[in-house]
Amino acid sequence: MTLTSRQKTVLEALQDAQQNHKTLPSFTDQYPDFEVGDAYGIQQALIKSAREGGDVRIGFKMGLTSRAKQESMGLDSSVYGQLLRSMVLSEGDDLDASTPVQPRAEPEVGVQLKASLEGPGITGMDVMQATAVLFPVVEVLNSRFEDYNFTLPDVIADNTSAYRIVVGSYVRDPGTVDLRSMGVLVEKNGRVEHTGAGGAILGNPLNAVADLANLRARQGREPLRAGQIVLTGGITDAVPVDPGDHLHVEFQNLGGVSVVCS
Ligand code: OOG
Ligand code: MG
Repeated sequence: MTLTSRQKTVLEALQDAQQNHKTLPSFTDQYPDFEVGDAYGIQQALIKSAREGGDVRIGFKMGLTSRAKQESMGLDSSVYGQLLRSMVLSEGDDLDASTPVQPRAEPEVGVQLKASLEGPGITGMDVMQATAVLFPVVEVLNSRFEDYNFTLPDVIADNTSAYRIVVGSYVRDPGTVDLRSMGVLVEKNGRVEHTGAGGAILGNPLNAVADLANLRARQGREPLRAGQIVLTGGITDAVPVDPGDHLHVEFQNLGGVSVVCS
């Protein structure tokens, strides 16, 4: 796909902000007709350039799938981004919270697929059957937009603020956890900052994977494949993290994830 000159300008500004740890004002202020479709084209180009540089795409992340997240960001539609191998940290690894300009962490359910999911018409039940394992994740965002002030096209072009994902060490069979009523506790430095339940994600986090498969089909993009992982979106609002912070997220029946920020 070839980019328009405006898409190229936005792409270069985002890459510069990412590499040089800067923030940007919303593009919609400069380009009032900047649309979601243009933005996914920019996101695709960002990922292509990362892959050409040797990175590997490992899956996708859904965003703005809970009311808590939509209200906090002032947006009313879900979005997706793409996950690269260089973003993945394991539990116990230090999270560098001093290089990114404005890191924030949020609790998510991760899914790894064992079969492809090709929309349209994919349901949560199809996702259940195509799921190899579920695992707990702390997603660490770092929006390239100042103070997380962005519109839908902005955040989509910015690969939905993706920075790092910290993957917990437990995995579970999809049939063994009731994701809807699964409680979640987010603690920072020993204090509970947020509480939530899996049902905050579209009634069940698996529905976010179905939405992704169907949206990809509407966009005419390739389907989800076996082996890919999908993050289903922040269950609670995100918490800002600073060097020295200790974060712990507990997912009922799905284990916990601890993150030490340096
Ligand atoms: C946009 C990304 C949203 C989620 O899980 O809702 C997201 C943002 O909040 O910066 O990852
Ligand atoms: Mg997220």
